[in-house]
Amino acid sequence: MTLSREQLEAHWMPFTSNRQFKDHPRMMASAKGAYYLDADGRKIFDGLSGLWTCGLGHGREEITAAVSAQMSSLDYSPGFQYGHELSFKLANKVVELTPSKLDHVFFTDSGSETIDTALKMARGYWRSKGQPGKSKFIGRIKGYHGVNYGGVGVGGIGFNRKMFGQSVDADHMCDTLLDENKFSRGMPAVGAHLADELEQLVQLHDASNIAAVIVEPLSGTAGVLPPPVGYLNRLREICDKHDLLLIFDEVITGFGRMGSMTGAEEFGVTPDIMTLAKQITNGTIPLGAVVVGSELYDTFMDNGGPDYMVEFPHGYTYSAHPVACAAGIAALDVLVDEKLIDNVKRMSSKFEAAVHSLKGSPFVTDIRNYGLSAGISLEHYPGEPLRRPFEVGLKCLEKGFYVRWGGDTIQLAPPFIVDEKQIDDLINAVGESLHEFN
Ligand code: PXG
Ligand code: PLP
Repeated sequence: MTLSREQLEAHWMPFTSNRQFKDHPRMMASAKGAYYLDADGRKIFDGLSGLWTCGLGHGREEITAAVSAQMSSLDYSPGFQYGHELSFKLANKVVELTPSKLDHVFFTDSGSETIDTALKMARGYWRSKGQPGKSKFIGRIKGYHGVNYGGVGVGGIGFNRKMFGQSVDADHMCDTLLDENKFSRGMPAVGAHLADELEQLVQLHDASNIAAVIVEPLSGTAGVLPPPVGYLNRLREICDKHDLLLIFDEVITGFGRMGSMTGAEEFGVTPDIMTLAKQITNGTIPLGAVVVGSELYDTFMDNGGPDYMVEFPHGYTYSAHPVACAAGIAALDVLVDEKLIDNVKRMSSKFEAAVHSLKGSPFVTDIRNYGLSAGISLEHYPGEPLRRPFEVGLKCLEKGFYVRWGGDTIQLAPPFIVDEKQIDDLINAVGESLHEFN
């Protein structure tokens, strides 16, 4: 490697054990299809599609061409009070690909920004309707909604919150992990009743004080927790009954990973607000999107005052960046034209069988999966829940496989282009790594 230990210090890396990394750097140099080449020229299988971003595989010429052409024609365009065609084209595409009740798209630059945008929309909506008291949010234990202030407040992963304290006013439902569902394949059979906790929280706080409920249809970061059968439907019913907005954070589940275009479509429940990012550009250029229904959008328009006034005082310098929009259009075209979601569906059962073959391997305490995503929970070292997944991740890397470690789990999310052999090789690498502990 050409960089000295000292040079590595300048970059304070995100969600990284900086001290360990800088002593033992793991550097990627290039990527094509389902593989990276690392700085030593070793081929490494992309077992998490980047960070759940690159389902189409790396180095997609269609995206490269669109981005390059856009850089040459319009590299930046002011997003406030001016527009360019691509953002409207992309918005229409997103509307087409998301459930029919969601018709308007607000662009951001990341998943975290979509969450804070969605939370502000929810509060703004109720204020516009003359109900300013509806300001509290209900999230869920183990939920991940990015790292911005609102997202951390509604998020439910203790490690991500304890350093910062509470930000927005939020309460949390329990998570959906149940002992009787261990090693479930796909959606666990038991657990719809857990949604009734929302009813209790409504009794506690009163609906007049609650703006919205936010969940990931499938919790990704917490270790892949698919929703129990009937759970999301029950949440929808309770939200309707008490006039609460339901937000689906689909930053991971959006655009294919579940075997449908969205988690909402796959699980048959439509939220009032949906957040998307990651796969929208295949991870190439940062872009997020918040999709809402006409009633919400019209509420802002109808209460916006004279028509020269801004209806929603919110937006980012890079909202609807033309280069990001070009990447988004190209990436969604590839997803649709190559029918890659069909391959996700085809490979899902193979992937499910393969990952569950790890049941009985050393330290494996639970396995969960849906679509092309899986979480493997590992027995803790005494007092050190995070250590074994970290060690397994490094062992997999030695074998040429990139997998994600987080909490007490290993997470897998191969690209949509994956084939059966690659699935077997990935699972074998994880299995062998688990057997290597003394
Ligand atoms: N919501 C959800 C559901 C997410 O999964 C975010 C919001 C935040 O997106 P940004 O673009 O601000 O990072 C995410 C991101 C992992 C992992 O390994 C997951 C995420 C990011 C990085 C790693 O589980 N999720
Ligand atoms: N801070 C300052 C001083 C700014 O001027 C701006 C944007 O104009 C921001 C923060 C927000 O940056 P962004 O729009 O990229 O989120």
